[in-house]
Amino acid sequence: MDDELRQLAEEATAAIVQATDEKQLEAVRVKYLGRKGLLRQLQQGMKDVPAEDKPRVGKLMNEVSEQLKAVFAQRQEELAAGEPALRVDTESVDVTLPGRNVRIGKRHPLLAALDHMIEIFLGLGFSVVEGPEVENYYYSFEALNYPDYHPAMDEQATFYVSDDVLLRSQTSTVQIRAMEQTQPPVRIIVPGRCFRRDTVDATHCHTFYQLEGLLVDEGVTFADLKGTLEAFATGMFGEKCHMRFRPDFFPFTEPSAEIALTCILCGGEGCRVCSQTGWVEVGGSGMVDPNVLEKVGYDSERYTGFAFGMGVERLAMLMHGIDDIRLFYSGDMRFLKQF
Ligand code: 2NL
Repeated sequence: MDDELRQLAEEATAAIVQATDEKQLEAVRVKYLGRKGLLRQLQQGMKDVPAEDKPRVGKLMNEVSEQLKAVFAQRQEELAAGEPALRVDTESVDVTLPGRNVRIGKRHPLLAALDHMIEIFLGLGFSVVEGPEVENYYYSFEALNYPDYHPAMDEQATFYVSDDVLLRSQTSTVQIRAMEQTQPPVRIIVPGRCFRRDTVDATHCHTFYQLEGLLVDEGVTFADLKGTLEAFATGMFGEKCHMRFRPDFFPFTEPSAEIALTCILCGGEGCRVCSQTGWVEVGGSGMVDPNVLEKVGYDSERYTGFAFGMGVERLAMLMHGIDDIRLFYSGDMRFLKQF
């Protein structure tokens, strides 16, 4: 009996200590200490122990029982707190490890290009004005001398919130609002997000950035427009960058001119980005139509003005040699990390 008890104590102790989770420990408890467990079976054998040995064997049995219960309780506590070796692994700090790199964000290439453009116009004496992206039909088209709901007007096919409310397709809307609020001289630029119902491809996106400019005063001429945009081209890309003006049409300017800049990627030799022409079209411009001036209450006999609009994506693509506008809106870190 003594040997059996000692062996049971040894086995049970080992099993308790080796239990690695609470479920295993409970199984061990049931096997050795449970109501039908091995210890209880030995206790039932007491009746066959000779009377003179009973006190000693009984005492030993109690000792084994108490000891196993104590070992069990200790293991239970250990498992609840987590394995000591595991806790050293997970809770200690290795102060000799090299520090983790902190990722520092930076400006998106599109907004960096826009900031660059704004800096140049600030230097030329323009001030920045901003306005709403959701606009009324009046400011989007009517005030800009568009024929009323003309079905041939691509720009009018944009995103409508209701019959009269839409997402602006150019930032001219803000310039109209600015003119309504002040008398000439006006010398402003309006950077901002615009929207068009365009099918997305390598050069078109339904959401894009534009920078428009407007200058109205007495005696403003087409030569002032050309000089201003040439100064911009030089400021943006250096002395080697030239500007090309070609006749164009906009409802809100007369005469109007398309603006193209020397392709700075190939120096005008011809490449992929400029479709082998040496020039990249970046926007449009012209003398503000007298109808537009009259609509905001300006005397078109006294005042003249010029205006222009440029695509920010176009300029950023030219700056960095990017051939797909969609990359700006991809959120792809492999692309963004290059700037
Ligand atoms: C383009 C062409 C242009 C304007 C925008 C303008 C604004 C007012 C009056 C007259 Cl309030 N004109 N803006 C003029 C000519 C062209 O943008 O291709 N933009 C990307």
